[in-house]
Amino acid sequence: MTMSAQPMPERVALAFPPGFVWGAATAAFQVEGSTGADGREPSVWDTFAATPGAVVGGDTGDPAADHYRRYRDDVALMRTLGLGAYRFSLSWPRIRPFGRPEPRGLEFYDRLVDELLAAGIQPWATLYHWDLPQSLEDQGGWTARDTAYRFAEYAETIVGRLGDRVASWSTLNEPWCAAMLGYGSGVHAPGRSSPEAAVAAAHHLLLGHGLAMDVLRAAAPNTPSGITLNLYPVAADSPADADAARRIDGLQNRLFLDPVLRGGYPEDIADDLAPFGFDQLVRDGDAELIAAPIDWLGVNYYRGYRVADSPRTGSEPAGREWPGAEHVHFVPDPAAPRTHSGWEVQPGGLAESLLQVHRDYRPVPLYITENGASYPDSLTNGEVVDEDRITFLEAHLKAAHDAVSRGVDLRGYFYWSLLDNFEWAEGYAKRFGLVHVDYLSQHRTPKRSAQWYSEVIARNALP
Ligand code: IFM
Repeated sequence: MTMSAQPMPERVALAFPPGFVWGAATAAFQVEGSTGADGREPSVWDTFAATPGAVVGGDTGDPAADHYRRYRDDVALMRTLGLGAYRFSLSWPRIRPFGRPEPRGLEFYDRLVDELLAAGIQPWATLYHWDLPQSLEDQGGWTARDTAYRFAEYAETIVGRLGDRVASWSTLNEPWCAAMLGYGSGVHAPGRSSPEAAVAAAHHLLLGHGLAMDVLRAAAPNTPSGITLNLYPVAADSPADADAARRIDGLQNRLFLDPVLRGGYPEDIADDLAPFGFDQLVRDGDAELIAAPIDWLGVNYYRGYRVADSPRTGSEPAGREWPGAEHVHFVPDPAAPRTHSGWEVQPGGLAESLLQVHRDYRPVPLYITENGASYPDSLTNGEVVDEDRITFLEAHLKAAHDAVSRGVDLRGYFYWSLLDNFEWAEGYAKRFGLVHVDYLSQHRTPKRSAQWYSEVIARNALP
């Protein structure tokens, strides 16, 4: 008896909506290098990196990826990859060192933006990605309310110069990290460790966001503007751990989403933070400023959390970056694959985070402004074969597609990062790039993942 051949089910390519923005991201301090060039003032990260033991290997912001001098080649590389957009951050200490506008700093971004436009790549500019001028830190940094007003002044300097050409503005990148890692646990610059300082920084960063939104609206009314938050879906290890999940979700997600999208802090978290002076910080009118309408929300996604109220096998206690929740334990999933940073690979959490915003907040267009992974890449015979990163990317893009098919208004995806770079307290040891950087020669080698991503971009669909 002969079996009749069954027709193979056709593999349907997962297509993204027309006009979907495909990009890659970097941040000034992580890629630029040239920290002493053209009148730049040291930032808190220069000071922090110079502190023995603060950064792995004693690495500093030099040479990074030498992007300050090689930006033309980098833009050419982006063009080869077919990127539709480049998300970069502007360096406050280059643009307003010691509080004064520095034309040479501004000129760099002016040239970068023109180069991108000439290559047909949309410039997506972030005003603040953690490199606070040291002179402002010396006056209290983000614990001082005045820093929010200095931030608005800096925004005004930038938008006056670049407002006619930037495609999209973001005020802040991941204010949770700037506040909680910078002022709570101190594992990031400026390395302060106090819950009072952390909560003050969180509020003043958000206030700075609101004030900067007003500046952007006035000077670039037709350019879409928003803010970028790092969101993590949080699950309780058991029903009895619901309070731990409430606290961590509150500190990580709702403390930022609620004031921006709902016009006020979540009451439960404001109560939890009252012992650290949170209730004294918020003045009349702050809530309205912070809730200034945004055109889009950027979601940075790396992983989710499983938490418990008490220790579990292999769990780690929350550190000082979780004010009022230090008793909570983070519970690992021993079966989950991990990146070189030790982070569990949880693509499903990306869809969950996007759905959390979609369901629980007012409608707002979303962009995945960062998603990526470090792997111990090696350059062999002129090639980096990073199959693990391709697997990571494919799984996360499937999750993004899943969110779209469930109604999320997702409009773009930016891989973190375009280039290997300075991974903050981890120094240069962790490589997230689509493009390998040899830090000695500054030679660039697009990894296999870059080729894969470039094919996705060309098709606007997963293979
Ligand atoms: O490198 C960082 C980036 O600066 C902010 N988001 C997370 C990335 C990976 O840790």
